[in-house]
This record gives sequence, C-alpha cells and structure tokens, in this order.
Amino acid sequence: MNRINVAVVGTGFIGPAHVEALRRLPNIDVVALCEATIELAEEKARLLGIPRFYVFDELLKQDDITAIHICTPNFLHYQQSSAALKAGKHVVCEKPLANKVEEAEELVALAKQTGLVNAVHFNLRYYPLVRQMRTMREKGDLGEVHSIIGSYLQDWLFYQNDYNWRLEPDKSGESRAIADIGSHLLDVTEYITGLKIVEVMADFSTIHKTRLKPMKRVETYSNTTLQPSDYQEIPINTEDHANVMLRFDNGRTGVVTVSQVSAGRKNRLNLEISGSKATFEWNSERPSEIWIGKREAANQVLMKDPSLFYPEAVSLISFPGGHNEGFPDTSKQLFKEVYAAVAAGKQPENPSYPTFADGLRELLICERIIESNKKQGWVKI
Ligand code: SOE
Repeated sequence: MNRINVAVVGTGFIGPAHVEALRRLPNIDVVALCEATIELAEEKARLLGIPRFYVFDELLKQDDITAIHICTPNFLHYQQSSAALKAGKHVVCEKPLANKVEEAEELVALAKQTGLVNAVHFNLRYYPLVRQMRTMREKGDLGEVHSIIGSYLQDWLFYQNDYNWRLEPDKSGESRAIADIGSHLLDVTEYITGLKIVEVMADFSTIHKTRLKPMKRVETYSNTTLQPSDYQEIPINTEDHANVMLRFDNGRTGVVTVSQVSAGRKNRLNLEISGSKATFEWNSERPSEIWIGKREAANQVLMKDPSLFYPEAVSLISFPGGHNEGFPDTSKQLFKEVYAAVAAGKQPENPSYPTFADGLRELLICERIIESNKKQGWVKI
C-alpha cells in the first residue's frame, strides 16, 4: 500500500478534526499543517504533533504533498481550493465550497479540467444510519416521499457575548445559520430522499441585533469568558434563526427550521421523512438509531448493527452493534472513500463521496434562500 502525504490548512474547530480522522486511515501521513502566520503554524504543529508547518504559498511548493484539506474560514475556501488544484493537489474543502455561486462554478470547472480528486466535507452523510435510510429508500422501504420536516438547532451562539468569525459576513458570507448548518440539513435531505429542492420560501430572524465581540482570539466552541472591557459591541446582519418551506421535484413539500440560539440544543439535526409506506426519523444527537413509523404495524427502532443493515450502509460501520460511533467517525468514513480515489490518482466517474458539484448545489440553494427571505416570497432554484 503506497503511503499518501497530506496537509491540513486551518486549525480552528474543524482542522484538528480532519487531522484526527486522517490519522485513523492506514495509508495516510499528515505531514504538514498551514496557518495564516508561520508563528501560529509552528505553535499549532507542535500542539498537534505534525512535523512540518508552512504559510499557504510555501505549502503549495511542497512536491511530496499529494492532497490538501482546506479548513479555513469560509472566505478563503475559493481562493485556496483554486490555488491547490492549480498546484496539482487533490482537494478536500470544508463547506461552504465558496462564498458565491460563480466562484463555486469556477471551482467545479477547474476540478473537472484537472481530473484531480475534489470533495466537500458534508460529513453528516457518513453516519451509518443516514446511508441506511438512503438505501432503504432506494430499495422501496419508504415508498413515495410525501413530506419532510427538518430542523438543525444549536445553542453555541445563544448569548449576546457568544462570538465567532461566522458572525462576520466578510469572513462567513451573507447567510449564517442557513449556510453554516442549514447546508448540512438540506444536503442530507436531498441525499436521503433522492429528491431535488426546486423552490424555496424563507423567513429569517436575528435575535441579537448587536453582539459583543471579544477583542482577543477565541476559538469556536471554546466557551471562553472574558472581562467586560475585553468586548466591543457590533451590529449583526446575519440570521440567528430561519424557517424555510421547500418544494421538491416530485411535487411534494417540506419545512425546515435552523437556529443557533436554541438553549439546550447543542448540535441537533432532526429529520422526519414521511413516505407512502413508512416514516423515518433520525436525530444527529442520537445517531445510532432511527425510528420507523408504520400505520399497519408496531413502530420500530432500528439500531446501528452491521448484521441488520443493507450492505451499502455496512461499509460505513467499523464496530459491532452496541459500540457507538459518532461525529469523528463520519469524517474517517468520508476520507476512506476520498482516499481510495486519491490512491487511484483521479476523481471517479460517479464518486460515492460529496464533490465540488455538491458544494455548488448547496451554494445555489443557499443563495436562493437568501433571495427568498429578502423578497418574502417563493423563489425557484
Ligand atoms: C458551527 O456551527 C459548526 O461547527 C458547523 O460549522 C459545522 O459544520 C457543524 O458540524 C457543527 O457546527
């Protein structure tokens, strides 16, 4: 088995999660890390036990590095993914793929032209139960999809002094809750159902019209408390909460709510899909089970167990039934599929993993949702 040298760019909340997941694959060496300054890169490389550290331009000159993971704030995704592809590197990019649809279109075209492996970290697809629901739907266990009710709720931005770069549109983009967590929810909705969203009607609200920005560096989810004098009050222009009605290409409808200010909901995606034969309900905070609702028989709870799953979903399970796998495992399973392609040297015809084209799709939906909120009316995708 040939070994593959990989570098990770960005060391906030998600960069180290990529490092850890990559280290669990048998043929990957995380040899380098990249940060905005060489001092920070060195400090983080030492903390994470990574031998080499660079700023971005220097990283691209390293010929022995085959693939690069872009885990920086959103506004850098486009420019860094583009530069990495042009330098001949396979790229795994965090969501959103870019801040604008045109940028994402350009990346899709560039990736196609190079033939290099391109993936977006829509890791929620890699919960075994998510793939099991998709497979059950493909095998006909759900029947025709009738309706969808989804939510993705968090509380890490609940207080006025909760702060993060995602609150700043120049770094994060014009939408926040929809782009940050709605993107995952809408991606898994289309992934499981096989349907396409064709029209949206959105209504946003911003609970904290101003927030207290710490004047010192604070990492996502770090729960740091500072002195009152360490904060500056700034206006907030992106949504804390959004409701979106959806119309699908089979003529049926759905509704989703996302919020980053729901006390007690830590990171909870809940999806209920009703079909002509059954209803499936899955909750990301209890990822190892789905509820299957029936009209003519007792409802069931299916637990993650390779002996009870379709073979298509078994490939995402590393442990026997009753041995819980969770958030960190989703990235490992996604990278397992991506690095099979990297080992083969090119993007396959029909990749099993989410690609730049899927990243573009989410940006398009997100852009239409923003437009719909502004117009307060239905907008076609
Ligand atoms: C922050 O809201 C965040 O880290 C998202 O950016 C992630 O995609 C999601 O995994 C959890 O929450």
